Amino acid sequence: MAFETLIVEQVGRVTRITLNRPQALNALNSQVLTELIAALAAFDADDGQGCAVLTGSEKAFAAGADIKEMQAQGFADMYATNFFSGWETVTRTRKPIIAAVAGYALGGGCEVAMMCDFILAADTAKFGQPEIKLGVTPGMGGSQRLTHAVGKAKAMEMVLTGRMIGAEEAERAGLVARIVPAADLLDEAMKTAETIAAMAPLAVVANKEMVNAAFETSLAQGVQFERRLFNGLFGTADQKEGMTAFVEKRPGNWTGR
Ligand code: CO8
Repeated sequence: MAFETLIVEQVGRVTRITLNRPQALNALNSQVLTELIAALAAFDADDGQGCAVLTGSEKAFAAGADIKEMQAQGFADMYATNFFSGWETVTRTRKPIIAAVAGYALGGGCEVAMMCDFILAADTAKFGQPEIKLGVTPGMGGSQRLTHAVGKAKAMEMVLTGRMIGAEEAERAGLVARIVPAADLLDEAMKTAETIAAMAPLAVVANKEMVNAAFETSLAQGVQFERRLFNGLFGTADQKEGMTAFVEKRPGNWTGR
């Protein structure tokens, strides 16, 4: 598949997707959305791929939704097209996606990073929801996902003032999994993705679904959901293989079944 706004590469079982609109600091327009949906659908459908890394440039993961594309839109345009709803596709990808963030992750950029399963941040990363400065609000789930990630106090301050936070503050607040030196970000993200892609594929999907269930259910329902999936994995060949491999002191040889 040929893309104009993305670079998509397969490295072993890892798909690396690089946002590539350097002239606009990777601002997310409709073309980026269409291409990203196609790239993620191909990744999810490919049994040879186990984990994706979504990244940008050294200067910007993405500086937000494309303001120039939105500028002239009216309410009826936004409502009729359900503008931005397509971005939720990122969250429906069944296999894990790691966001590798260097530089600006602002507005929609921060929101897309938060739609990924976890964020690895370069020490140069800056996160923010500055939409209030444009007379609007986050529109791709940011007010909800940021609040889940960092709590009400910090989320409220960030959306009401548009203040950016750096990598260290983001890590302290629970927005990012880990900080790495900028020069090592891609290598570290790819290594982490390879680790995940080498696990039993069904267990990977099940673990992702379980953690995500914590955001949608009560504790009791979430624990029940976990138990059902955990028990279900005992019907897979890879559970037998994984436990036999442990007893025989060798690596598991997964079939994904
Ligand atoms: N959209 C379009 N173009 C952009 C964007 C953007 N979000 N961000 C940067 N660019 C463009 C600039 O216009 C500039 O282009 P040109 O050279 O043609 O003028 C180029 O990228 C380089 O940008 P700067 O010259 O501004 O670079 P600086 O290093 O001086 O500044 C910043 C970097 C601080 C990141 C600055 O570019 C900036 O503030 N960008 C905008 C950040 C922002 O406000 N993001 C939020 C956008 S809104 C959003 O994401 C969600 C909207 C939700 C709406 C809900 C509706 C349903």
